[in-house]
Amino acid sequence: KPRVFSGIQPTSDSFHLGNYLGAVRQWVAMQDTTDALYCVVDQHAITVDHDPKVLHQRSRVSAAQLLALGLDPERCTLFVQSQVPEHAMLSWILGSETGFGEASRMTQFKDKSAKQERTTVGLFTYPILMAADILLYRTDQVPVGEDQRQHLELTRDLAIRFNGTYGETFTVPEPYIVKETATIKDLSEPEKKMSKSSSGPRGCLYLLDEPNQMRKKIKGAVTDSEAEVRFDPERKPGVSNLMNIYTALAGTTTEKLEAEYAGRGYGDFKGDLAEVVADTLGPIALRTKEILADKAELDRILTLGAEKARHLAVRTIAKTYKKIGFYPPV
Ligand code: AQP
Repeated sequence: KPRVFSGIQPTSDSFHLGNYLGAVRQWVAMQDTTDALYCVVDQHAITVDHDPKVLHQRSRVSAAQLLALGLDPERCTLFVQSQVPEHAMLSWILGSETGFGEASRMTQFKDKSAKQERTTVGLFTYPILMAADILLYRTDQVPVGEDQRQHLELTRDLAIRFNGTYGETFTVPEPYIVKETATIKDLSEPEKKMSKSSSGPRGCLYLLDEPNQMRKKIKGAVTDSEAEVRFDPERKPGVSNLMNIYTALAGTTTEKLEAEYAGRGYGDFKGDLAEVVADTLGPIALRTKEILADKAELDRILTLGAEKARHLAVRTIAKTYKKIGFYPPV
């Protein structure tokens, strides 16, 4: 079975629709066909402003949401990054293999640092920690949204270069990006991606929103001055984004939607999509709450996950330390 790894940051109280359709939905689907590890990457989350109590709680809520969305600890390895110290160990080594210019080209750093009052070195080296996350598990495929493609390229470059310099050590991973949902757009500014940090309150649909709030956000989504449900991402980014959301959640196609809503305008279309979204995502909040209520069980799942992950991680660290000429960890 191919090995799969992916991570998500506990940087908000709820994941949003972009996180789900761009990444987590694929995570759930890949559990049966691959050997999958999924990680709540709390070490990435401290690269921007954070509060210790809030961070800890968000890591728990993130793990609970992932379980509520369909991750099954019997079929995948779910863990919190800080419980596996090997991520930071490998990150240090990879950082010393990364050119400063190479790291400086990362567009996410440029975007995020422009928004921060105070930019940290951690935010700059974020893609290197991400490379470590992936390479630590000899990962074949990384299911992510389009915004992570550049970081994946860096990961591949680092793996290839390290293998070339020190001998075969890392598997070179491939991105796994589903075209239709690679970038879910902001509901009020459909030229931009949906994002918790740059979307306004109406542009970002959170999975833990009340069903009525979800309906309101979908019905209030910006479309265009025509009245034709037609898939054309260039000229009709708002409608096309809603169509992508619809097809992903309801398992239909854009052609079928075009036929179904021909001559009916946007009202019916948005109303139906609002119901699809509320029906499919509405129950997630309750399930998340139930999972959070059993603290001991959630902790047990995460500890077990971290142990399984660590078992693999120590082997890669042992190999890499040897290759680089370090003393082995004691
Ligand atoms: N709009 C999106 N469409 C498709 N995929 C997306 N992802 C994020 N936004 C979209 C994917 O979600 C996974 C987790 O990413 P992350 O840990 O970077 O999550 P985040 O920080 O919560 O994402 P945001 O909202 O994009 O954060 P900010 O606003 O801080 O930049 C990844 O696979 C990502 O591609």
